[in-house]
Amino acid sequence: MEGYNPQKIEQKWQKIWEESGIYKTPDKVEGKKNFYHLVMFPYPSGNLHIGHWFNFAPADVYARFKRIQGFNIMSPIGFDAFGLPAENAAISQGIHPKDWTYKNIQKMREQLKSIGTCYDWSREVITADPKYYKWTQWMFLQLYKAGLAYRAKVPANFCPSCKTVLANEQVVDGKCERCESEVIQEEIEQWLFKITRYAEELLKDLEELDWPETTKIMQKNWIGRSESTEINFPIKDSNKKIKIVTTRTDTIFGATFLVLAPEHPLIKELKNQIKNYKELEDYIHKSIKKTDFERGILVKCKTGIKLEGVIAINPVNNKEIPIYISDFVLITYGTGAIMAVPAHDDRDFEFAKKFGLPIVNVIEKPKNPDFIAAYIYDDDNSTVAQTLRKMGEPLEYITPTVRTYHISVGDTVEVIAVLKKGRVGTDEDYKLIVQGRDFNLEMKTPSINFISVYMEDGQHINSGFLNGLYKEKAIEKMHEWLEKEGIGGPAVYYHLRDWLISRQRYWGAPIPMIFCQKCALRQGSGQGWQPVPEKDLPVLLPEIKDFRPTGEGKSPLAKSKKFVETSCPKCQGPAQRETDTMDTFVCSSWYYFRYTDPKNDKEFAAKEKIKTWLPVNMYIGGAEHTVMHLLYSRFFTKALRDLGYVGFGEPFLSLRHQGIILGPDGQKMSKSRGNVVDPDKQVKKYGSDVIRMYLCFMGPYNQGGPWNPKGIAGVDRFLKRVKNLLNNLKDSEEKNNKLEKILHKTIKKVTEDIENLRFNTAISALMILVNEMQKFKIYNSECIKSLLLMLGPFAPHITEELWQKNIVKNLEFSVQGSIHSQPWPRYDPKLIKEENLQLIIQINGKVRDKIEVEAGISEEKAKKLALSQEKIKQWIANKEIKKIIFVPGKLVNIVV
Ligand code: ANZ
Ligand code: ZN
Repeated sequence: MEGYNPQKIEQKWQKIWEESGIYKTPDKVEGKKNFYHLVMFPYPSGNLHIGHWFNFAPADVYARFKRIQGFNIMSPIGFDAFGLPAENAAISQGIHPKDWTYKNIQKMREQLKSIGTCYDWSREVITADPKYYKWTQWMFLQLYKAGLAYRAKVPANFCPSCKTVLANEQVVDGKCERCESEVIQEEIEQWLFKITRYAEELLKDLEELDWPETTKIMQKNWIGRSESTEINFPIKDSNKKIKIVTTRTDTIFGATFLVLAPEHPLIKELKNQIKNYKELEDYIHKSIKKTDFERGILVKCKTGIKLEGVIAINPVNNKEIPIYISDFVLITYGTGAIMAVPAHDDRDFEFAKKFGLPIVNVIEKPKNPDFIAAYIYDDDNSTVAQTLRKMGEPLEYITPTVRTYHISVGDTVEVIAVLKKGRVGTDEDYKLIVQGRDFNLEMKTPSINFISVYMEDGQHINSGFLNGLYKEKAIEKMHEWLEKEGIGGPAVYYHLRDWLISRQRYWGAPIPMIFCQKCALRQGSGQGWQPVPEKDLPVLLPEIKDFRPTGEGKSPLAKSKKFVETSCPKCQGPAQRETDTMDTFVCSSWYYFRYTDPKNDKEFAAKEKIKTWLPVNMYIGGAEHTVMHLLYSRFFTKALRDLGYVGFGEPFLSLRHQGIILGPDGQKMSKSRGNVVDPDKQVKKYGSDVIRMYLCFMGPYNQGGPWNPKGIAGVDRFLKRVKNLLNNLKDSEEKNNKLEKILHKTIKKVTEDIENLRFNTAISALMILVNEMQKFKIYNSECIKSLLLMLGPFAPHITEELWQKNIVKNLEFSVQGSIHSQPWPRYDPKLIKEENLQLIIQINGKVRDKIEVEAGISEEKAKKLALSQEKIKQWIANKEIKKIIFVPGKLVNIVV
């Protein structure tokens, strides 16, 4: 089209759409079904990057598609507006976090509009708005009343030099982001949500969800259900017992010592019996400072100390075994105590080797193992790790970030080559690998480990009444025995921990609790905390000037006397407010409810509105939020259901993730690489229709790929061709059967492709259609109209312009209102049927001939036709036909 200026025209339509309110969603429209289309709301960082575009633009295509398919679609947007960056900006630039945030929101609003999105802006929510966080606080109170929010001492990252608690993202390589001193773990009292109460349900309900399989697996691994066994090991000359948890109770005859977590309460209880208590205390003190990660499975060098003067008894063989404490046993999992089976558990093996403890084999290893196993960290991107991952078969995750890979023993030569090249391992190690034997690779990089002990299944030996049995049967038998003896039995454990929601930060929703010393003393400890009465919500964030946390590890809110000093809701005496704010994941765990009723000041959302819109039909967003945000939202929904506020337990029925856009060089975009694509510049150059469409076209949506400047130019040319096509319009009457068929096939394909978020193949079908129209030089009204309608969701501005500008005025259809309010084109099933198809004729499964037949050919006719072909006659001459198989629409197979 001559003189098409995308800037001007796009803004013109954006303004008209906004003024006419065509994207405002009523709660109900006669004859239309509601469809809740949700995108993950952005953090107002102040600038939409291309990754945002890749989330929002194709998701908007889907929303527009559903809209003109005839749904009453709600596509809302808002801002996840609390969080640390605002506070950091405040500290470094001297701007108030609120001003910083709202300025960014304003900018991002404009950018989001520039994409041509069809959001209903009247439903916007901003989590930092007191009208919103009033209800975040209300949620806290409901959870508190239901026993789902509680206070406990929890280790936190603490910088001894800055004297502040740090968020995980402020800890870089174990050091404080600001001053680079070693971060330690300090126990402080904080608030937690009891998400573990829902562990089983969170796991079970995944099954019914239409979510990417990988996401479900990640959730599953995070919840980490273990079918375990609890066993009480008696302590010699004491009535005390040590309760351990194991998943391999079948190996109990090989348990040659016990290990307790340093924090284990029994240590204090046994103080009088323990001879080296002082030494233990030092060790305990040191381990408490380490993070779980530093104590974890991949730390090769195990440390620990023996409890002198205390001995345990292995109940299956009555053997006396020593007890150790070691920080590789975590107090947060199971019972914080384990039975160590060094022959069959690699951590126990490490430990036994170091402390010279007996190793008793209780499982016979197969003589020739088929594979070696490697544990590899997900975020290890070294060449060695990447190559080994490719060579091996990926198996289960043993921690949320470490995965097991089985590598065929036949590949050992290559494994060694890879290791050598990466300079990992020693000649000793390589020898063991060649022999397919157990080996124990001391790696420089701690992120890859090979199995050093036999951890698989096998026949039990040295195991008394378990001898000869395999794992499953042996576990069963042990369970019977333990229950009979009354010392243990099966138990289920989860890796999921309760959700720590306290943040010692300013820019978050204050936790609505008050501590009253008087009440605490009167009713016994634990009763001093009083919930803020609901009528007093919201607890407003006070205005303060210094946003740095206090030296005692408290939130900066503690500096505001006016905020802290209050009266007890129970006894009216003087009391203090909680000064921690909530994790921002709390704010984003319920925002999708608020969209249904964003201005309600009596409820977080009216029941009937929730019922009208939820659960969400389609949720689109980045895969980086697969674990926490989704798990927390599911937890909130289940809790609200149990409290009677909603009638369902899962918030998001369908979920899709977009892929990641890489720089033009195929690398992750980053400022330091200089390969960042700035969407604003691209929009300036091409207009947002082109960018939207390019993002949809660049590859499968769930994969993403490199940004390709040629690809954009291609999409730009395509849209220009569409415009010219319309300029050349002459005759509207002319029809062409072949083109008509192509059109109807295209409608079917585009409909199905967009429905499944296969935007790229939908666009390529539209490109083919345009080619065909040009080839036939026929542009009848039906063709043009359908083409524009199908292009509408991708390129909303240009199509609106063409539609309404009466470029098509000499066509048969009349133009009424916005193209985005028209119905989606329908295809005629009769027209898309293939009339002929190719029938393959096989003899004994081998292709011997191909013939053209009519599409719906009957079995009888197909067989007859096949046998009558000259070529076939030759092949079957003088042979007995045993059977003829017919696969409709495909082939005839003659068996002779
Ligand atoms: C004996 C044993 C023998 C084990 C064997 C494994 C292999 P999952 O599957 O992740 O639940 N364990 C239990 N509690 C622990 C804790 N607090 N800290 C560290 N390790 C702990 O893992 C269960 C296994 O992890 C348990 O089974 C226990 O070691 C260890 F050949 O017990 B096992
Ligand atoms: Zn009180």
